Amino acid sequence: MQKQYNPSEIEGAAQDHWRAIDAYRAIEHDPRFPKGKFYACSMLPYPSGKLHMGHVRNYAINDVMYRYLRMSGYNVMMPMGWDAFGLPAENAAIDKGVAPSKWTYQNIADMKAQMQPLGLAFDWNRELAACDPAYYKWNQWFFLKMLECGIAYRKTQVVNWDPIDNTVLANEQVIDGRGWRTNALVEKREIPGYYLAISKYADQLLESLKDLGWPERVKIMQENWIGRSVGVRFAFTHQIHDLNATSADATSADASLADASLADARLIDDGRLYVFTTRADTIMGVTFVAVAPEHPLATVAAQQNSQLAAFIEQCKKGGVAEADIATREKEGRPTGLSVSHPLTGEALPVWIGNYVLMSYGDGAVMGVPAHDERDFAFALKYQLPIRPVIDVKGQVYSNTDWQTWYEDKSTGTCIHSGKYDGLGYEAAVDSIAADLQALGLGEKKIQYRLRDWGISRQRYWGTPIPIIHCPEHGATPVPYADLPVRLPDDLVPDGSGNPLNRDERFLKCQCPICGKPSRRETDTMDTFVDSAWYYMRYCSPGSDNAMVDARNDYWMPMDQYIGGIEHAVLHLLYARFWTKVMRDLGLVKFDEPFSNLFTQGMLLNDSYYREDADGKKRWFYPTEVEVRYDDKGRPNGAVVRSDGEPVSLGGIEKMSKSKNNVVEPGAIIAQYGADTARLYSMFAGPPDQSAAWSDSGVEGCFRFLRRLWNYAQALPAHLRAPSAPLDASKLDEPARALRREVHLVLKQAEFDYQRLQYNTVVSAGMKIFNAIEAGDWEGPQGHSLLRESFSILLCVLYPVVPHIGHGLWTELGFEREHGDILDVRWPQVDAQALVQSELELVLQVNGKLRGAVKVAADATREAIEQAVLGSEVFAKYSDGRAAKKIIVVPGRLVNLVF
Ligand code: ANZ
Repeated sequence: MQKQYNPSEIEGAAQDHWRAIDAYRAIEHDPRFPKGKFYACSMLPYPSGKLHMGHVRNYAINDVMYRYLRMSGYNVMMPMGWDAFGLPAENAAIDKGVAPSKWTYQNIADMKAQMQPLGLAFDWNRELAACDPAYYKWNQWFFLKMLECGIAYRKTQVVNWDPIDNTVLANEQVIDGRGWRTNALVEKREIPGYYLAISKYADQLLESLKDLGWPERVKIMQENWIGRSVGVRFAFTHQIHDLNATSADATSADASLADASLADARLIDDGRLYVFTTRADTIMGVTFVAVAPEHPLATVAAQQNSQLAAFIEQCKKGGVAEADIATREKEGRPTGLSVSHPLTGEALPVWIGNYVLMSYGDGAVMGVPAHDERDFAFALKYQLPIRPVIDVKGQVYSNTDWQTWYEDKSTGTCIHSGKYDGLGYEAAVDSIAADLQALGLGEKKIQYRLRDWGISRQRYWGTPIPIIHCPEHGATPVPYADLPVRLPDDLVPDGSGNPLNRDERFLKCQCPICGKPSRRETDTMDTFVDSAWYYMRYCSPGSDNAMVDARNDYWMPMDQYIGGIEHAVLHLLYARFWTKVMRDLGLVKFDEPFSNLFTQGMLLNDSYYREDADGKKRWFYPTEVEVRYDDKGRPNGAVVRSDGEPVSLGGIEKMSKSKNNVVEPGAIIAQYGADTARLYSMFAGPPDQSAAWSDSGVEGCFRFLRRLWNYAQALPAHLRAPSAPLDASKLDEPARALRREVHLVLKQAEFDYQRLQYNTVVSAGMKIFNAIEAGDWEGPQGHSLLRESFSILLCVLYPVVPHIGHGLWTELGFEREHGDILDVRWPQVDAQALVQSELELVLQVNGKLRGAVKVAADATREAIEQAVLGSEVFAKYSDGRAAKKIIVVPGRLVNLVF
């Protein structure tokens, strides 16, 4: 009896088989795979508890790659784990009163259960969760190592404060002045914390980007983030004698652990006020100097002036992120202090400007209103002099496109600049830098925009920072032997700050130096620390005595990383930095963690909403909505099924919970099976581009698989059994044409697999199947040809739909012939099969298309002419005349001229 296509049965059987043979356990130096290792990994998911189709697409890409490469002879490793620390667990705790650890582990179990039916080739032996002490112990260990070598340090600094999550944010986590998670307006606060000196690696991070197989736009985003500027750093001098008294001595403190808040005193040391400029050629146009509100000079000036102090206070609203500051309305106050111009000695007023960033350069700028847009706006507002010193094609500062002017440094020459008059940009900068250097006041400098990475978070659910605060010895590292510092996993945050601050069990400890009662640090690490190196830990599962072991040297660097473009800066930059520090500490031998990066596109779906009286949108699930069509079949509005009332179309949007347009993989799998879910998520479009969800598309994928299954079931018994080897020379013309088609498509599929274009791989499978369906399989060669074509078809489709692939492979007896499809070698394209024995040439009469002739592929000109003169077309159009001319375009057409 013919078996129905029953996905759950077929998929269950395939998965039982894979489980029984532990199919996906990756072993270092596995001799079965001649091509060596291939490490393919999807970005670590946050265990939210719910798998969505975006995950499915991401993991399906990874899985298709896994299966194709394994068939190609690679020892492929594909791990999975959990980004298990972080705020959502704490927020859920506040909402539901359940401990974050419980919530997290429950979610992990749920998500794993949702992943399981998809048949993904994960090596679960390598699974890790960032909240496992066996993992985060090594965050702490490495932090202490970084502290030893000065990469990690403690300082008090103005930071971005998220007032909703009550925590510090890194600059990277502030987007348009708002917290990346909460969207709350970020504030400035001055608090102590731990920093990692990523800025020391700025040049290397920039340099080694070049050789990476990453999307160009991700490289550009990183380049911009690192932000290399070549310019001049120099000092204005001042005589504010009482300043020296306030610049406390920070040099004697211990290098890494000293509270470095006062180290900025260097900025006003020796009566010097330093600035960084990329336009030293405009130095003669300086009419004021502006410092950041947090600049020590501003603090000093405010001590005697309450209005200034109030202004500085007001500037604290809003984040310290640059993009935010750039768009802010320019505001400032004069400090009443003045400095002298280093080259002319002219006295210049010092202002506090809200557009000056404390965290960039020296936190101060030379104000050149004639040539800088921000200085210009500032000078106009406060009526400061504007002095043009660059002649740009005869124009001065007004009515000018500032951006072009600023960027096009090559066109201008110095004017009103004394000895520098007539010099172009480079010559002027060189000459001015040399003069400043001769005075001992400055030099050329490369400045990076990249800031050190602040990793302290005032939150509970993260890796404890392994520091002990002793009343006598201050901040003291926890001894290595005492690691891990365990996070109590039974606390339930209630929204009133970090519960670690109230947990005496955790807090109480002894100073490792003097044994006196001390307190533990309660800040925890940014969760980007966890994701900075988890992919290496996958390579050394269970390694108790080392962060990573020799197995890491085998698998790393990763051959293919797969994830979302949203990680272009944060995670990917931190991971690269972390790797370089590991290299410098002798833990790894490579420079870069991810040789190739693939950023998958998003899944989109229709969205529908109704607006209530106060303009609030309520979103409906697409399944709740019925779309109406006009008589031409065009969509014409939509109604909610339950009440028949209209809803508005919100457009095709990224699947998101907030718009209720998420498709749950569980429902798709229950209805159609995992192979359909996988097939659709690959077929929907090129994996690197976004693709729209379509119910009818899913349905179509299911029907294709069912057709394939039914066709195989209906094959007569003798065709389901192994055949004699194919003798291609014995094939007749239609059979040869079919084989040619199959091998051509195979060749294309191979190419597409290699460039990760999995949507066209699916169409290749469909084409082969169509050819097979149209074929005639009589006779012994027919049998052999069907077997060859069908095995190629299954191999082409198997990486995408492994369950049905495995099922049919086994059932049609291919397994007995060639072994398990999991490890079957990718089918070879037979070059002979591609050779065309016959060609069809277009036949024209006096340039008009009249028909076609078939000739042997290697026919001579004479043979082609013979064929044409013997053709029906010739008989019909010649009227008994001889052709004046026969034009042959080889391989394409023949034109008869009468
Ligand atoms: C004078 C000048 C004249 C400037 C001119 C520009 C144009 P990039 O290229 O992004 O590195 N700057 C320096 N430190 C700053 C700070 N802490 N906050 C805000 N702005 C700062 O930009 C360097 C330029 O940004 C510097 O060159 C400085 O303004 C400003 F026609 O100096 B320039």
